[in-house]
Amino acid sequence: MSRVILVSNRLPVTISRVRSGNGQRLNMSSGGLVTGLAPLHARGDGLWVGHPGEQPNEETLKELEKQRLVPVEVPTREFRNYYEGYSNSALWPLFHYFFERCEFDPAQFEAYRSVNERFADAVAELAKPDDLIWLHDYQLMLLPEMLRQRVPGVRIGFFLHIPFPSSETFRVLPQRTQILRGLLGADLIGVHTYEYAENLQRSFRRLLGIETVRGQLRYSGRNVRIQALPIGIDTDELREAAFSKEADRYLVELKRRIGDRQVVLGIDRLDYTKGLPLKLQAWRRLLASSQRWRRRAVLIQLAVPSRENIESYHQQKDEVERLVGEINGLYGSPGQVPIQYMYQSVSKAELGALYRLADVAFVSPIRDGLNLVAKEYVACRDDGGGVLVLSEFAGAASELGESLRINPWDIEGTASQIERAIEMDYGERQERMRPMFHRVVQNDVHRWVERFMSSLTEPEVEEVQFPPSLQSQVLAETLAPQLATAEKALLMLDYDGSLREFTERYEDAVPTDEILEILSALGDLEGVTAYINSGRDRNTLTEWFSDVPISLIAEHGLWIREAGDIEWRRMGPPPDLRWKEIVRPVLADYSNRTPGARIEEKSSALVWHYREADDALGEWQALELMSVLEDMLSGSPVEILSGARVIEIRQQGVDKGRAFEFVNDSQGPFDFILATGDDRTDEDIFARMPEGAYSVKIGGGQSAARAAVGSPGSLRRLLRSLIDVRRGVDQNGAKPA
Ligand code: GDG
Repeated sequence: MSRVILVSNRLPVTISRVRSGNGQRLNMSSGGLVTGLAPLHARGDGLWVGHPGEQPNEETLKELEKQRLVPVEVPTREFRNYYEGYSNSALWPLFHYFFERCEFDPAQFEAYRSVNERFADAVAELAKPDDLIWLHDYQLMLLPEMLRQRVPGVRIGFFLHIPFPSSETFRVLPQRTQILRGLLGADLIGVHTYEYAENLQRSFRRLLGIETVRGQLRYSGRNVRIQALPIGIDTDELREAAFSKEADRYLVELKRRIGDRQVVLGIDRLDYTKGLPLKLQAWRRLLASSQRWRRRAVLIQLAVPSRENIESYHQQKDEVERLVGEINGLYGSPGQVPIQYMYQSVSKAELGALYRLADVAFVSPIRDGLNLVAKEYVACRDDGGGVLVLSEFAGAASELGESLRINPWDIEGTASQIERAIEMDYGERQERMRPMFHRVVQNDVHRWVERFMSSLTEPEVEEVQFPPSLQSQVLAETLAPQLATAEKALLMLDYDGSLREFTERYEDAVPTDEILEILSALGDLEGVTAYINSGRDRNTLTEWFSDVPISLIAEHGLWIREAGDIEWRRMGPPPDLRWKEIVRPVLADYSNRTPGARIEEKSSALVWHYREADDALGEWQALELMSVLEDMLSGSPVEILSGARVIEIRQQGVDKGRAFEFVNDSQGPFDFILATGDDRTDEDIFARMPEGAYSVKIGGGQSAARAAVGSPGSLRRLLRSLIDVRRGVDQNGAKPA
């Protein structure tokens, strides 16, 4: 197995000073990332690179080396600007949708960039070509690209532990393109949920114009994958601590002190994203409305100190403590308060005892990448007791569907869910908890590491396809013998961008004499059926091609007209076109705002053309329009396609591929098939071609086609060669064996 180099902002140990003298001590840090990755680090011969917190002395350095931990040195001021600055005053609040707390200071970004460089230098110095490098979290988002430049061939994975916000939110970030390009240095980008993966892909599309196909994209000649891989917890280690003798002792003592009151438990880092003030307000609402729970329930809230050098964290602490005081003042009685609040961290055994004690876990972040506390509570409740109340804004909500969901902003609703949880009977508790328990145990942190690593090491499984680009002559030599011997051949030809070069104005792309000649010649060949399969409307195709003996398919497969016929026939049932009324004004609006853009109306589609618009503006508006339409039309029976400077919104189930199949089924079997095309709509044909058939993409880029040629000119040359070959056969009468 390859060596793994883990890289995170902080090393998994904390250096603390020994009280007497200058000595130092190393303690394992707590927190999700460390518990997740420590077993992976312990198992192999890999390294862990990160900031050590304190400057290590010589003895500590030796100890770090022994543990294969590599400290990255950063001057204090620079570290502050990178960590408390850009990481925690720009990225952290923005990615959690706290705009008002964001500070975008260019000097802090500069420090962020510079620290990422330092990490890149440190890792590059250690890395060997067959190492696997796994980078972690929002503090190091420029690092993938920096490392890729230094160690080009190495495998790089990146995992984001916090949410990736909607593209609307992300685009607020002044350094958004640098950050996105930074990430693209990785081979695999992991996030906790499908929603974050979708958000990230949409940002790539909108801000960089990079399309993703089934979670993959192509960048600088490499494939990059984006995957939802929610982190798990170390259930064995947690349960060992939670069910230890020490934890039993705590539990007995806690029970003695709490008596028969119902325990509602909150465990959060003291961070504004965790929503503590809203949680306390919901608790106050419950107490205000119910005399009963003032005496018979208690909220134990552990607030773990965090980022104490940042001002907004102080304010949060003040606000939380004021609310706790206020509520206890209002609803407490001698010897009994409705909130037991602690601002400290506790040992793992104490934590485990609290999970076992709690009748209800109250996890109510305003935004949270995942939230490990929710999973930890579930993992301690194989007794089937306990109720998890969980914010719908925690990534974990997508895995823990049997929890009682809350919207933490809805104080009334949250209070009533808490009451429902406290009152829930044992049967229902069990019914809800059991499946969650099994899910959490099965998908533990070891599984997570395995899944990430196997995705990182098997990137070729779903390789995005790029057909080999061939000279038309080479391709003609391959195809000629087969066409020459075919009894019955089918040619399915796209028009715009394939047979004919694009023109500035859409309507100017009339067929040239050369094209008409090629089509006439094709139509006259014995045993060859030739179609133009185009997205254009019937009228245009009728006008352009009535004089040549060729069959036509219009509007991506909606209409068909055989050579020699006058009437068009519709394929499939009449479409439901009500969506057009919604889409038309939106397209009109974007056309107004984009000089040069136009709308084309087809019987089953609307098309927004922006070939004539300014390059950059057109591209920008198109990306925005795509995402507006995707949101607006989700669930409608339509497809939105982006082609060569067009966006087409069309009836679902009508596509060029189906039209091809119709022809193949009704007129086949053919013993030679060739289809050609240049854009996304032609991929529908390529995807449905039977074995042995040929498909040729015109132009570069990703495609399911078997081969590619560079331009419409090359395609015309190819067709002329094929016509000559076939004509030769016709004239000679007998077909060569
Ligand atoms: C980030 C993302 C994502 C808490 N208090 C004590 C203690 N803890 C442990 C908990 C849990 C961890 O700290 C907290 O993890 P969370 O997931 O709840 O939150 P963040 O720290 O914000 O973590 C988050 C996570 O990364 C992993 O990807 O889930 O969304 O924000 O494990 O048990 N541990 C001990 N004493 C305490 O007092 N020993």
